[in-house]
Amino acid sequence: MTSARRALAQVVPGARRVLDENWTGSSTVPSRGLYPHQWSWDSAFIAIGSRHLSVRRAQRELETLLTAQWDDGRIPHIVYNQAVPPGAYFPGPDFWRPSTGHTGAPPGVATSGIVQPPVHALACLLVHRADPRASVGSGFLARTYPRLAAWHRYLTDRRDLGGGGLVAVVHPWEPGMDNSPCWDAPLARVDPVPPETFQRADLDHGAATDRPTDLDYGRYVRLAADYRDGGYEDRPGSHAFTVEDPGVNALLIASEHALAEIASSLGADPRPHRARAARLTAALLDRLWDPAAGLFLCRDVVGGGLIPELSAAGLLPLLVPELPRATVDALLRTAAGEHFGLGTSVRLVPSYDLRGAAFDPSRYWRGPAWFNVNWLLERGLRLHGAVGEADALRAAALEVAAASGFAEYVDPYTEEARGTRDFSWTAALTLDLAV
Ligand code: 9YW
Repeated sequence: MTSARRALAQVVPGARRVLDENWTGSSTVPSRGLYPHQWSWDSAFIAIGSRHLSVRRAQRELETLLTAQWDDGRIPHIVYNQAVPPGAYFPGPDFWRPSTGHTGAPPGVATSGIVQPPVHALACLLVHRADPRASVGSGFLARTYPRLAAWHRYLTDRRDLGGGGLVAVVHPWEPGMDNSPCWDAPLARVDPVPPETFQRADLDHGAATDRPTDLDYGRYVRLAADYRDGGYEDRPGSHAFTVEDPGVNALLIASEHALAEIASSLGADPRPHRARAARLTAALLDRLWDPAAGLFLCRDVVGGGLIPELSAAGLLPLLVPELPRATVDALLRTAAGEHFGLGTSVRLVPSYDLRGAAFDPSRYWRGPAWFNVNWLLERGLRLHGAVGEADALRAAALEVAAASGFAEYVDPYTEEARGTRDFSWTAALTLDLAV
């Protein structure tokens, strides 16, 4: 058997086992030990994979998350399982409650107050496509469409904090890449809370060398507490950390296109979604494209200007269908070049610049390769006709996922497992690539 066939034979049963073990009955935890609640973009990725096991379960995954949507349209980044002891994960549900005791979450549901990247409409569309009759017949699509539309409205109307037509994030947890070196400069302005004022739970499950530092956490806590104490208001100029991230915005554009397709399937008008996607695409090119780097960069809205750090988030606009051909070609060159080494020095794209001063092959979002990023890139490569590159990436992802025990992330050079194992989105997305 070739190694590719062996990987395929191992991935499907292995992924099924991970997803079954991490399923709680209404959603899937990212990992039993480290992340014992429901996470927003994890659930979107998980549903994309679990639709191959059970369409009903994938629908349930997404609907459990959408039921926790706040009255302003935001989808919180964590939905807490209230049966889990509060100290099992930091920050726990109490952390996010403002002095009034009320968040915008529906009664009886405990959530965080920040958001994660909007992959949900894309996930709903893919779950729908897995069994269109069941999805229309059960009302899945009709129930999810208005919630997804409200979510996108929240992002475009309330989070255009830079005023240039893009969505801004107000916490490094929001783009999902917590300790990316892109946040180092904007975070340096944030006064950390003292380490003795909070108790991390992540180090009970993960190696300290694979995780963010205490100083990072001190700043994360300060930003989240300030947002909470300000009543989760999204006023321009009121956040110490405000960044426009190309990954978040590219995912919103891809999801807005998905929403157009969902609208069409329901007999609704897709044109407002296409128009919004076109406006976002123009703003993305205008505000975040850096021709010299051949990459999209993050914009520091508070400090002003583009952040000169090269992150894999800058390659994710390959998911945007209407990207100009010259921009696509430049991104393909950057992906294969010395900074990301795809297909030359590494098989899976690293989260951060291989040549960057802050590169660390083990530490979380500062270098390791993550499977969600690689799945998104594989999709983007295919979308723009880079079939050979997409095929190679797919084969590598399958092989490394199986060999690493469905690791959370891997060293991009050695492909050794890092972080937690039996990680749900690694299982789900490699299952999606395998079938
Ligand atoms: C944490 C759950 C989440 C992901 C994020 C990832 C990590 C939480 O885990 O953040 O405690 O560090 O950075 O993208 O959604 O898998």
